[in-house]
Amino acid sequence: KGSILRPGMVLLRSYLSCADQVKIVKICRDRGLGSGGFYQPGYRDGAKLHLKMMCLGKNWDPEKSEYGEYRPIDGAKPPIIPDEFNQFVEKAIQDSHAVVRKNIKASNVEDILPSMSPDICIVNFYAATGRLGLHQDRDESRGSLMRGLPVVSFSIGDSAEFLFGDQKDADKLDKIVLESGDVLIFGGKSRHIFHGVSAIHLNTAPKALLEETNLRPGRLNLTFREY
Ligand code: MD3
Ligand code: FE
Repeated sequence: KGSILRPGMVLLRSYLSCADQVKIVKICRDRGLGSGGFYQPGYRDGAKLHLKMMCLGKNWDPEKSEYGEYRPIDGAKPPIIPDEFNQFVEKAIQDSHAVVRKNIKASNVEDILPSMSPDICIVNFYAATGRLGLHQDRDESRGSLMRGLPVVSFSIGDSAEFLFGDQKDADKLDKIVLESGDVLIFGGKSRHIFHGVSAIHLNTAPKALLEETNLRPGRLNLTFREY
């Protein structure tokens, strides 16, 4: 079920079971409604991102491109990352190693995708018109970039068009549709790629997930990093 999309980029399709997805949605909803919960962040120029965001563990401030213990917008401290989340991440990285070993000969998988214990989880909610412009995760997470630690992303709910590539030219980007339960792991050379979310495909979330969570139309995305 796993594939290598480009060097350092592993896609684990339908990796999270429906029960896991339900658990994650419920925890995010629980954390997201209280102090430190979802808000609509802005960029440096004052424009708003087309999504709602909440951080767990540490804060990431898109306005200043900065990590911190507290959120500048309201001084709230982000809720902790639930242990279960980090267990999913650890297991996903281990399972990505099997995919790399199968596809590349004589490679030390720990060098390409080292294990990590995330200390920040960014939870993004994309409503019907949600999107995220093409960008590189550059000045974020300097420690993590230096040590070559990967980013792990979970997709839950409606599917999303995900664009990525070495250049910003629209015609040179690859596009994949990320579905509920998919896990993407970015390490090595793929840590510097341009990437973004161009559209949400409404009414594509699994029925069972909606029935058990009442998740509103849209997509939940969790990205894990070790700062
Ligand atoms: C490729 N999030 O948090 S997840 C981000 O759907 C971000 O919320 C998107 O881009 C989202 O920075 C995309 C996939 C992802 C996350 C981090 C990456 C891809 C990445 C870092 C480097 C390269
Ligand atoms: Fe990003």
